[in-house]
Amino acid sequence: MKIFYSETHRKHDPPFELFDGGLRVPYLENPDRMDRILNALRKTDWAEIHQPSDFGLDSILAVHDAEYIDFLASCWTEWLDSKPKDSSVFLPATFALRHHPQKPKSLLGRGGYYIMDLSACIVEGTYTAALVSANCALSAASSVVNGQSSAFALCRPPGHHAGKDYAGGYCFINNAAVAAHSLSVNGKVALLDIDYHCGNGTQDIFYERDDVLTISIHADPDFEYPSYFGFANERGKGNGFGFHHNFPLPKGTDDDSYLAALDQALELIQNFAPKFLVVSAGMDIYADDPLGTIKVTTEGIGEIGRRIASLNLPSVIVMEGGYNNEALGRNITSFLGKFK
Ligand code: OKP
Ligand code: ZN
Repeated sequence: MKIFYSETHRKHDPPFELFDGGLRVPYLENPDRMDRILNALRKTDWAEIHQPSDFGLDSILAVHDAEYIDFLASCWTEWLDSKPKDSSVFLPATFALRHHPQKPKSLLGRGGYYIMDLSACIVEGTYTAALVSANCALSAASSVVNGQSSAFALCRPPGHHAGKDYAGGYCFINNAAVAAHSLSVNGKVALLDIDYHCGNGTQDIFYERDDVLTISIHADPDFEYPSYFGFANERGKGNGFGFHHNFPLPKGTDDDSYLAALDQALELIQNFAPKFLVVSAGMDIYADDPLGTIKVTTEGIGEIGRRIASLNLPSVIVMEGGYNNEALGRNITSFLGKFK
């Protein structure tokens, strides 16, 4: 299997994030995650690691707002120019409620407008790393269009919380959405998000489209981040009505109950009859994930992979979350090993 990966992600290494209650903790979405995955992949006899190609900004602007991307591009230099007391990270503390707010001129004002929480920390290399991460997803999509049955985009930073014009939850550019849109010029696409957290950004981007079916299986927003998206009654809008599905799950969901929800999602995908599949593959559904409450085992993750692969669709698998670094390598190989 072709795997697209670049060392550039190391440029994005924020010093800390803030948890609920103001708790300042080391950034959980860290470069070590990639090292754990690479070590495990290198021990297999099927993983071929490739550098991504550069597809340019147009592929990204096809799903993201241009002024939002401008903000990401200039945020860091503007932050240093503003001579902040702590210049280690750009992290605004006032956020826009999107009930028709006006877009302000100040840097921190724009930060609060374009960022939804205190985990999307921006440092010098964030924008560069996010662009290269999106190019890993585009490279995987291109190799599947060219006839590979599957490809893996080993993306960092992840993407599924990034909406058309906002960052959040460690995500800046929505890698899976960029890949799905690029595939959609060749036929219908289904995007299945199995990360523990709702893929709210992906939902936002495709909410009014009927050519990209989006499905997210995740912890119920009634108790879990991102809190305001991911409920079962969110079904799409306009032409897109009926083309988005959320499967909120309770705390403690085990392999069997997870697989029952997955089977429903796979049936929706089969009925949609897409030409391509994109999987937002977060490994934080794992039982011992520090952010998770869902209890899927490594074997369960393998069975999820087996059932998704049995759809027999050309598949682009995109890395999202997963924060038990010690278990990440075996969870990813257990999942990916089921694809050809
Ligand atoms: C990104 B992904 C903890 C707050 C956590 C952000 C979580 C982002 C998850 N109380 N905030 O979907 O794995
Ligand atoms: Zn997650």
